[in-house]
Amino acid sequence: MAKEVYSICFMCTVRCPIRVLVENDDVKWIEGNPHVPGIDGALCAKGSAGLALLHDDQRPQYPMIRTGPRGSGEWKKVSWNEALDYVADKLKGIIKEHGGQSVVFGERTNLNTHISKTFMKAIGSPNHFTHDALCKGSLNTAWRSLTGFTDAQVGVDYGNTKYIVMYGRNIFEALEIKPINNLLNAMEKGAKLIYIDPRISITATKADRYLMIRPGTDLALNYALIHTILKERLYDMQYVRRWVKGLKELQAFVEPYTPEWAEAETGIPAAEIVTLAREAAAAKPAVIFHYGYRSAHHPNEIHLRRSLIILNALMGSIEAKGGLFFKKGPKAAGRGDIRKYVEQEFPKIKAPRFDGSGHDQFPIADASHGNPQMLAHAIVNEDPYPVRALIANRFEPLQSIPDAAATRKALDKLDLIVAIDINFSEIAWYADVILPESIYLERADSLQVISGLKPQLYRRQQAVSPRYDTRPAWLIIKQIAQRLDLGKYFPYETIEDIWNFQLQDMGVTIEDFDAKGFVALTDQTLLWDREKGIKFKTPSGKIELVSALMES
Ligand SMILES: Nc1nc2c(c(=O)[nH]1)N[C@H]1C(S)=C(S)[C@@H](COP(=O)(O)OP(=O)(O)OC[C@H]3O[C@@H](n4cnc5c(=O)[nH]c(N)nc54)[C@H](O)[C@@H]3O)O[C@H]1N2
Ligand SMILES: Nc1nc2c(c(=O)[nH]1)N[C@H]1C(S)=C(S)[C@@H](COP(=O)(O)OP(=O)(O)OC[C@H]3O[C@@H](n4cnc5c(=O)[nH]c(N)nc54)[C@H](O)[C@@H]3O)O[C@H]1N2
Ligand code: SF4
Ligand SMILES: [Mo]
Repeated sequence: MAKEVYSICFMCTVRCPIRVLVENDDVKWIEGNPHVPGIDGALCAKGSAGLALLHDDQRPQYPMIRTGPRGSGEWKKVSWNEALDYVADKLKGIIKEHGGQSVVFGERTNLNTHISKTFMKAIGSPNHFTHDALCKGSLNTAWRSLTGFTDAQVGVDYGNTKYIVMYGRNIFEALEIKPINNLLNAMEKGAKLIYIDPRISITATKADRYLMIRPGTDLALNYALIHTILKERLYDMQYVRRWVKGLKELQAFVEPYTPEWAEAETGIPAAEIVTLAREAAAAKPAVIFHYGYRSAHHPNEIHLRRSLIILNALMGSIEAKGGLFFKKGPKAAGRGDIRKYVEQEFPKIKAPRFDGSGHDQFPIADASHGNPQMLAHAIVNEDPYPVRALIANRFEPLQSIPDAAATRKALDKLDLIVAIDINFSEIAWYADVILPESIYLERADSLQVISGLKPQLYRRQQAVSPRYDTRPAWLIIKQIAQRLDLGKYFPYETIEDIWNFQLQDMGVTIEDFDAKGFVALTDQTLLWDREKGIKFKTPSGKIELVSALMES
């Protein structure tokens, strides 16, 4: 008899809800969770290939310690006890000699990040960093500078939009199932998609209009759009009067940036630019100037992302049906927040971050994500202090950080490289120790909060037993901590302990996930009142075009 297991895909970082059919402790079939609106059973090709990953016999199957030079591929198979003891002993020596801050932990943000951050606080290191600055850090800063919210706290109402403009947001290839389904539904109802890219992508082929732009000149296009929108008074006057601060300064700033000027910069005819401004304005506020996803392409990204958000502000589409919205969490749904282990009391950490993020060097970068671009520099120059150990968990610094050769050379200087991975990635191959994680079908993880217009909770459940001698990262990290006498910060034995802890204040039990694999925290759509109720987190409580954060 096949058993149904509701879980969360992890063939890519998007994490779509899935239903897994299991027979005799083996996965027979994976599909999208049919109960989730917008997913409706759908899955992408990569998600279906989860079966192949499960049966892959070329992935790391047991803990390994390096025996030859770094990257030589010479390993010895060891027990978990040996591997964990080895890592803990090395860390003890490094921390004793150089302090907790000499250990850095790089990870792609994931469901157990609150546990990794707990580990770092417990050892006295400020140096947990994520992929964010490699992916969308400038977008994060742009949103904070204008509204006080990070990009992660903003959502896109694809399903109700009437007009959406995408700048290299190659959504039909860099997939996310639910947004795509919602967007396709909107397009069937008549929504227009305008796509701007130097390259004809699949998304371009699905667009109503495709504008081929010269690379790196989107900012010029946007200044001309803003110029036109202000000159022709195409903006949402009521909204702008109520919520936008600094319109005069903006107007003066964009004065020279005419469509004709932008045509010379971008290669897009001036008449097309004017048409775009007029068409978008006619659909307002159900219009989206998509602010992008990956935003680390060009040096002017921060200003480009700000200009995109400003276009939405002028359309009155921030906190509008069919536009953008601030994601509402459990609290907005009248619940308590999800609990995180990182909220415990830890000894105070005095050292600054290794990557300058949030202080003197990069004062406006988000210090809760850090700045991996500084990793090689910090190691090589011992600036601001020696960095001696790297733990890479679900993170591939040798491919994701620019100038891989420099990173590799810098890593040579480390006393310890640990990879917690499911593959022989480049960093795993270069590590001193591989601690193999069980893949997402073989493990359960911390619960997921999906904030949005209707906040929900999701659960990754274990579908089958691990094929090999692998463990979940939440257990691996605790077991290293125990060997450093820091076990008290990890008061759990099983995943159920973690779930129960997380749910303490939510008014939800684990059993509530059984029927559909997720829990809806409200059936209301939580949009704020556009007249009175938008809670911008800037000093003025408005969208600040002249940003106090940027000025500081
Ligand atoms: N299949 C798959 N899906 C994924 C991921 C994955 O690895 N694989 N990764 C996920 C992640 S982490 C992210 S960040 C997103 C990324 O999602 P996207 O940012 O949508 O994806 P990219 O494929 O990087 O597409 C960037 C597009 O920008 C265009 N481009 C380059 N320079 C310019 C320019 O100057 N102006 C304009 N207008 N366009 C330009 C490129 O030609 C390309 O088509 O995808 C997510 N989804
Ligand atoms: N040249 C170049 N650089 C880029 C980009 C680009 O397009 N081109 N894109 C940028 C962007 S948008 C991003 S988001 C970053 C992405 O950079 P990373 O966050 O480093 O992402 P991935 O390449 O997905 O690598 C993730 C690692 O996680 C491992 N992994 C996968 N699943 C699991 C799991 O369940 N458990 C564990 N423990 N490990 C797992 C994989 O084997 C891999 O080694 O790269 C950025 N850098
Ligand atoms: S986009 Fe595809 S691979 Fe990524 S989580 Fe969703 S189903 Fe899985
Ligand atoms: Mo990304």
